[in-house]
Amino acid sequence: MSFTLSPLPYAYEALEPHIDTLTMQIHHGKHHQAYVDNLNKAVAGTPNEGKSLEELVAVAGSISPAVRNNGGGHWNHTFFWESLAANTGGTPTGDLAAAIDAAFGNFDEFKTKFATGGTTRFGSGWVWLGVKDGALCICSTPNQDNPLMDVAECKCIPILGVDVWEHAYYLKYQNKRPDYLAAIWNVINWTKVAERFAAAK
Ligand code: MN3
Repeated sequence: MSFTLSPLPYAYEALEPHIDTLTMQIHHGKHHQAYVDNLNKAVAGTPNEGKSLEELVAVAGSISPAVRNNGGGHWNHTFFWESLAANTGGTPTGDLAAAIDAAFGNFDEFKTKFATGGTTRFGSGWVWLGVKDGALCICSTPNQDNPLMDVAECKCIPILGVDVWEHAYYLKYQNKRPDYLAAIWNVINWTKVAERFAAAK
């Protein structure tokens, strides 16, 4: 049983104008597809063939760079697509909003710290909101690592992840990663993030 690329949970144009259609088409159809294809190649004929994506990610650092990069790439992008939704324009509510206030002061402070986590990641990587010891934290990982990996610099249960690779924003925002990270708040699926928070804490 090999890994497959699931369709996006919305249309390629659904996140316009904040994330453009062509970026979504290339990001999902080419980049994410390549992680899936290369993960299948990396595990084919090895003892890791048949393991779940979650099992592979948990021990990614001890398998091979190909599994770490492509298994991470597949997991991270699947998580990212589900973290987004069309023009939500919303803010977190309920327990999640209270936890954000407790950890970061208020929602604007959280957004600033999250954006800093993303803009200060040198090169390519991800910025995450996660749960650690029952509280929220922000962390950033390089390349296609994530906070569930054995090799993660910061370990937590992620509830929101944002891709800060140039391929995620360059067509529309060019070198302006902060502008992309400012626009992303228009398309965060807070309902999904709140579900993950309830499950993680
Ligand atoms: Mn990407």
